[in-house]
Amino acid sequence: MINFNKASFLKSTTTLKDAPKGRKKEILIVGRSNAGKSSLINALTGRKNLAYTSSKPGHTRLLNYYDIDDQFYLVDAPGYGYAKGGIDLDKLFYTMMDAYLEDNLYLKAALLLMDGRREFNESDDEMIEYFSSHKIPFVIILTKADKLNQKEKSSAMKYMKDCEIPIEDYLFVSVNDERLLNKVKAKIEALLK
Ligand SMILES: Nc1nc2c(ncn2[C@@H]2O[C@H](COP(=O)(O)OP(=O)(O)OP(=O)(O)O)[C@@H](O)[C@H]2O)c(=O)[nH]1
Ligand SMILES: [Mg+2]
Repeated sequence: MINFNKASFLKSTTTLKDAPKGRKKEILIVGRSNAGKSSLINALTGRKNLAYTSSKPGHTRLLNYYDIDDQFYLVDAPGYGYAKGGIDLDKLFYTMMDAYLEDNLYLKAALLLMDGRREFNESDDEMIEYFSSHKIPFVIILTKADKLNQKEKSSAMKYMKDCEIPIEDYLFVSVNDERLLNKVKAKIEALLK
C-alpha cells in the first residue's frame, strides 16, 4: 500500500532533461486549465497547499514533480486550452509534452482531468487522441462531482461513451469525497504495477 500522505514537492522543470535524479515511475496529471489538477494532488496527499491552486486559469506553467511515499512521482502538468495575453499556452503545452514524453521510460500512465460541469470540447478530444496515439495508458477523472446534478453526470457519461472510453477507465471525483479519492488511489496503484 502506498501512503499518499507521505508526499513532498521535489522540483519544477520545463523539460525532461531536468527531471529529478534517481528517477521513479511517474503518473502524469493533465487537463484543461482550471480542471482541478493541483487540487486533486492536494486532496490525494491530504495537504492543503502542496500544489498551488487558483481560481484563475493558467496557473501552473511548469512540470511539477511530487514524490509520493518514495514510491513514484506525481507530475502536475500545465493546463491546456487557454490562451492569455497573446501567449499560446497550447503551443507551449504540446512542445513541453512532446519533450516530456520522448523516451520517457518512467511514465506509467496519465490521469486526464476534465471538469464535469463544463462542456467538453475539441481540446478534450485532442488530449484523448494524443494519449491514444502515443500509446500511453490513461484514466479520465471527471472532477468537481460535488457540483454535478444527475443530468450533468449523464451527459458526461454519454460523452465518455461517444469517445469509446470504457466505464472502468473513468471516474467521477470530488476533492472532499474520501470514498471517491480512495478509488483514484487504488487506480493509481493498479496503473503503477
Ligand atoms: N467544488 C469543487 N471545486 C473544485 C474541486 N477541485 C478543484 N476545484 C476548484 O477548481 C478551481 C481550479 O482548481 P486548480 O486545482 O487550481 O486547477 P488546475 O487544473 O490545477 O488549474 P491550472 O493550474 O490553472 O491549469 C479552484 O477554484 C478549485 O478550488 C472539486 O472537487 N470540487
Ligand atoms: Mg494547477
